[in-house]
Amino acid sequence: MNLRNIAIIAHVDHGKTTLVDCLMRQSGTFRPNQQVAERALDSNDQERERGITILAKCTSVEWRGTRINIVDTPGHADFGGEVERVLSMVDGVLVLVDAAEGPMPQTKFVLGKALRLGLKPIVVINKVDRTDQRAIEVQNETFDLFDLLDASDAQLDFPTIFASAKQGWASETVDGPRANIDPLFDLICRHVPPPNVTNDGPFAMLSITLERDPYLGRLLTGCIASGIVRPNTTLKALAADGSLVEKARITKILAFRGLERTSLDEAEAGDIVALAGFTKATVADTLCAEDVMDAIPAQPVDPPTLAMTFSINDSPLAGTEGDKVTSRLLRERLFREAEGNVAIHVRETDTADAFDVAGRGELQLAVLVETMRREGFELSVSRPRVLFKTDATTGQRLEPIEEIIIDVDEPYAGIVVDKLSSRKGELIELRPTGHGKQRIVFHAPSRSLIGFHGEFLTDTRGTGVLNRVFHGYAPYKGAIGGRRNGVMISRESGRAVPYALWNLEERGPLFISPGKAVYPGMIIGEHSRGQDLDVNPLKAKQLTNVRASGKDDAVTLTTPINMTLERALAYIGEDELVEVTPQSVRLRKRSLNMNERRREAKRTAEA
Ligand SMILES: Nc1nc2c(ncn2[C@@H]2O[C@H](COP(=O)(O)OP(=O)(O)OP(=O)(O)O)[C@@H](O)[C@H]2O)c(=O)[nH]1
Ligand SMILES: [Mg+2]
Repeated sequence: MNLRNIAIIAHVDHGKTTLVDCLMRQSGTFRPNQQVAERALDSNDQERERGITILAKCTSVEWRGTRINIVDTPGHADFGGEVERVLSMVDGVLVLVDAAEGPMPQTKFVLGKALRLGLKPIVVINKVDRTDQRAIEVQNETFDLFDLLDASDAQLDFPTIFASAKQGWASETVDGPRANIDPLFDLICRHVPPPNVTNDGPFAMLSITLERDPYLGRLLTGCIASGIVRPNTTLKALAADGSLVEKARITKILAFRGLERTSLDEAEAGDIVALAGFTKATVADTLCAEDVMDAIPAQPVDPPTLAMTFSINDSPLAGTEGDKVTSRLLRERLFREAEGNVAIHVRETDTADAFDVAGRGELQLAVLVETMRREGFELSVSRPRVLFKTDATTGQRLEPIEEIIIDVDEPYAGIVVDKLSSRKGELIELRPTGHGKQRIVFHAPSRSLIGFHGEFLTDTRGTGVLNRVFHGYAPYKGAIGGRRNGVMISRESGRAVPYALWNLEERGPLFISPGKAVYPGMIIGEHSRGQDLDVNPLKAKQLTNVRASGKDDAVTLTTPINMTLERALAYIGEDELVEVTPQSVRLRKRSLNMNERRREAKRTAEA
């Protein structure tokens, strides 16, 4: 059968997964009355809740005798580690650009990678149904971006199509017919070359993604580079350096068909399939016939820029809410994650109870913590810290720098520029973009962005849009000051009492409500001053008259700040931890002992 392999790449939310819905629906992939959710490929819980794609996924549709394998990719910068490898499976990319927003940082990032791999691009200006669409302008901006990224002449000659993935149409001109998605299908079949592979020769395939299936075990997905494979064949796996990982009998070959997977009796070169049977082979290994000697080169993956320490929960409440609490389980889980997710690195530390977990950003690590708590884990997590590098020749300390692109209403531009400048950011560009908006571009240390997003939203009354993308390494820019206020720390253990909290509200906003379990060293609110304050959230009203006791419950409390996992991770300081259990997110001091903390504070003050 005719084959085409494409990936869809774009900035976050420009409509990739919605376009896949549309391609599946209009190619007749679904059964006539099959119930299909919107953004059907975003199938895991956190993807549905957050409305973003986290893992790249494969599917395929059949269009007039051609099978089109489609890879949907995540647009959020934190999950970019996936995209690079995935692109090595395809010959063409649909570059989606929102007809109102235009090319955005992640468009540049992923397009740059696709162009360097020599892929054939098709530009899809999406969301042309938007009332604020400016499709033609966006088309020109996209052309400029290709040029900026040193696209080859052939790549610069890219075809453009105008579409609304949501309404299900594509058209070669902005005001052309808006009937269906056929023009895009036609274009894919015409413009993207078939895979450049051969069925002759021994079987070889680079493994791109790893999943675990409860029945089949490891599933390794890739695009077959040469040869044919049938179930029960014995294959071997080679590591990137050509060394043998293992030999295994293939137990199952799965192809991606719409939202389902079907078992194949034979798979040919060029097809994207998942193989079961291996027990050790992993991402970036070459799966091949026994007479193949050389591994297929794998795409290098950008290094992680951020790390957190994950340790077992050792708070007084440990083990009361989760069932996975030991360091053995924690260790197993983290190393399993790192194996399938190449953008995450896990390292042992000098204690057996703690592990350094490095990744691409706060969101990526927060998603991992959230997944683990849903599996029943209890753990404590440190503040994210940036990973430095040392310049090999000068020995200088280098730190990761991000390009930050901000769109805000004009009145807020000043405060945003001030804040980022004080965080050692360098202003690159500041220009009006019409409709009273300003575009601000900064190059700033990744460090300065930890916890910045919340502040940014407050400063811009929730109207600002911030995007960031890894820019490169630069010499360390020195300390970034300006930490938040001190915190209120519980001195007692028990359950918080309304009257006590009511009294404490004068000192600053609280993170807990009455009835919540507290323990000595737990952080229950923010202090309005710079220093930490040890308080007693259990202190009830002195009863002068027994009848007055009802008063205690009658106090009216302000709603406490809801410390979600992500907010908590961005909030805590060096000497603090977030305690995560399936039911709770608590903030605590690393050292729960008040006297020890005071001695420590004195030592640092003297030093
Ligand atoms: N108006 C309009 N909205 C669209 C269109 N296509 C997608 N959307 C909306 O844009 C939002 C994001 O769509 P997704 O398909 O999740 O975008 P995505 O590119 O897959 O996002 P990530 O995977 O997180 O990068 C959803 O609310 C869609 O309904 C379109 O053609 N027109
Ligand atoms: Mg998506």
